[in-house]
Amino acid sequence: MADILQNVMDHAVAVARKAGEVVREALSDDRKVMTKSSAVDLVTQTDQKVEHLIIQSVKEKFPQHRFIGEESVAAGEPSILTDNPTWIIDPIDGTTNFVHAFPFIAISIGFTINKRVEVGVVYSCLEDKMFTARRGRGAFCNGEPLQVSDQTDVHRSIIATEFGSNRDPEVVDKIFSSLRNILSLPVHGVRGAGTAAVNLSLVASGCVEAYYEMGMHVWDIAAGSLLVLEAGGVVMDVDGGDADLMSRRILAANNRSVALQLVEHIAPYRPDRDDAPRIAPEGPVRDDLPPAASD
Ligand code: LIP
Repeated sequence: MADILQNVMDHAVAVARKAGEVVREALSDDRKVMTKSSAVDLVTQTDQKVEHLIIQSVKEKFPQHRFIGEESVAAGEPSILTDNPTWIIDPIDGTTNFVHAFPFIAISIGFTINKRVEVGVVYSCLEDKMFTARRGRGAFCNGEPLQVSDQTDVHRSIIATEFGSNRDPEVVDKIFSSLRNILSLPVHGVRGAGTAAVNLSLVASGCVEAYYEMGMHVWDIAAGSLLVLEAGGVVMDVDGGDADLMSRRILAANNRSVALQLVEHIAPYRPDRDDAPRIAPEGPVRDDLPPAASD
């Protein structure tokens, strides 16, 4: 088992680095934008290309392994986590950032066995920071060990969160309600990098004390959640219950005390789970094609 996990880690790091090169090069090209679940849930051909590159490369080396990839799921592949060895891939976490050249973009690769994340790799490719974690073996950035912040008082903390891509008025109200409660505690600040994976790496690095979000997906958080745990932090549901990778809800913090102080102030809502039965998705809507010729 130990050797398999080391091979997985080595391969994940190598392919994430290669993916990062593709993303950096694509930043100088014209980026064609498509939409998925909403008008602000963006995807580009680079997301699809990078996911293909990662999956092909992993399939060659580990033909028995399974995948949950953001763009494969958008194209109709199932998103069911089983006990089998599974690679959970976000080819570009921070696609909106990528579209706007906002400088935080990550390749996120988690690897699970028995539904538990064993390896996590987050490559923040514009910063050239390679975050890695193996269960029980610590978390690292470019080889240097990571440690969460030792702050125990939420009032002296920075909290990271995101606005997501759901603009339903009830959801937006909940987001602002949480934000208002947390800002008024008060806390030192609220931040968001525009990528869940980078937010989690910031918790693991001790730069922010906590990150919470509802509505992101398993591929956004699988790898980063292991970084936080292995850097000494905690990961749970936004209501303080057990973390559930497929629930689309996460609260990650430097310690339980800070997490529980936040739980009281987060207005929770329950997005559809990643493993909920789905009507066949339509796939991304392309706005880069000329109108079809009528004959
Ligand atoms: C995004 C996240 C972001 C979150 C969005 C979305 P994508 O991932 O990382 O933090 O707020 O809902 O899931 O779509 O850029 O891979």
